[in-house]
Amino acid sequence: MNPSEYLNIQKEHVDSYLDRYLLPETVKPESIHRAIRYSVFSGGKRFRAGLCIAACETFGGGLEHALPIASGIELIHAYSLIHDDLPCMDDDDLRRGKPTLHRVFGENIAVLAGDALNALAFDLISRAEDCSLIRILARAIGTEGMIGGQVADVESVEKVDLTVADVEFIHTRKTAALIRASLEMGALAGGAKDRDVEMIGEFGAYIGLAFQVVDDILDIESTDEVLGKNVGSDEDKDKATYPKVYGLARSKEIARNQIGRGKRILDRIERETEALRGLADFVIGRVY
Ligand code: GRG
Repeated sequence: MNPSEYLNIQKEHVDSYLDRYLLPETVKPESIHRAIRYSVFSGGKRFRAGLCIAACETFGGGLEHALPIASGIELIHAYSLIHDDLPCMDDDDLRRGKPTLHRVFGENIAVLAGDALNALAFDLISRAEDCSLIRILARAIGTEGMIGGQVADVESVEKVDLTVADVEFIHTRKTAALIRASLEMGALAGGAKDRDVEMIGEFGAYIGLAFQVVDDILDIESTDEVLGKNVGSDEDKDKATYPKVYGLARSKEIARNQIGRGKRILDRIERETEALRGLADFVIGRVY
């Protein structure tokens, strides 16, 4: 099975789980439940959920162990996208080919929908027996992780002497931290031993960085139609990206090298890692 087919299958599982979990739009206050569903079911790839499920299954866990966690991770991801698009952040109009949440529901509801998704995600993750999953997620999205990366990203815009280290700092936190945590949490839910969780986390750090480097490249080389968002916005906003500090050709090489390093970590795991390898290749091959 190719990685896109694999992701589409996992996406169906996750979407159906979330459809049952999230409150219907008819529940008061209707606006927040409509907004949450608008954001969650707007067509994401479910890459982080796919990683979580693949990691869980790699270590012998079943889909039923992975699904609440994979779904919770996608709620965190949805929350980060809503807040990232806000006028006080990137001020974007388009996401996944549709108007951004605040353009449809207003800024106040968008902020609250993001906050609600954060709370709901922890409700789902708390269904895992092992409470260390909650700690992994909280750290991955806090000031040492996603939020820390976002702060550095926002502040980098005014930086005149942006360095390679600055961009690496942003990317490893803003994007790679959640990707890494998705794998670690999936592995733990599948019953992996500490050493394997550590290795899967290292794999996640490599492919997570590559994911954001490819995101930077697509923002230059793709189109609005294919990407579902406004391309060229990084350059317009003078954002800290790999192509900005390394150029396009070297950025592509770096992304490929990261994937190669990640796969070499998988060689050391004494399990069938085909699904994880496929998802690593997906990072490089993806067009949106
Ligand atoms: C929610 C913890 C938290 C923090 C808010 C706004 C913010 C702070 C962080 C922004 C993080 C962010 C949006 C990083 C970009 C990551 C990225 C490459 C997103 C696109 O991911 P895809 O391609 O999207 O997987 P789809 O649409 O497929 O789900």
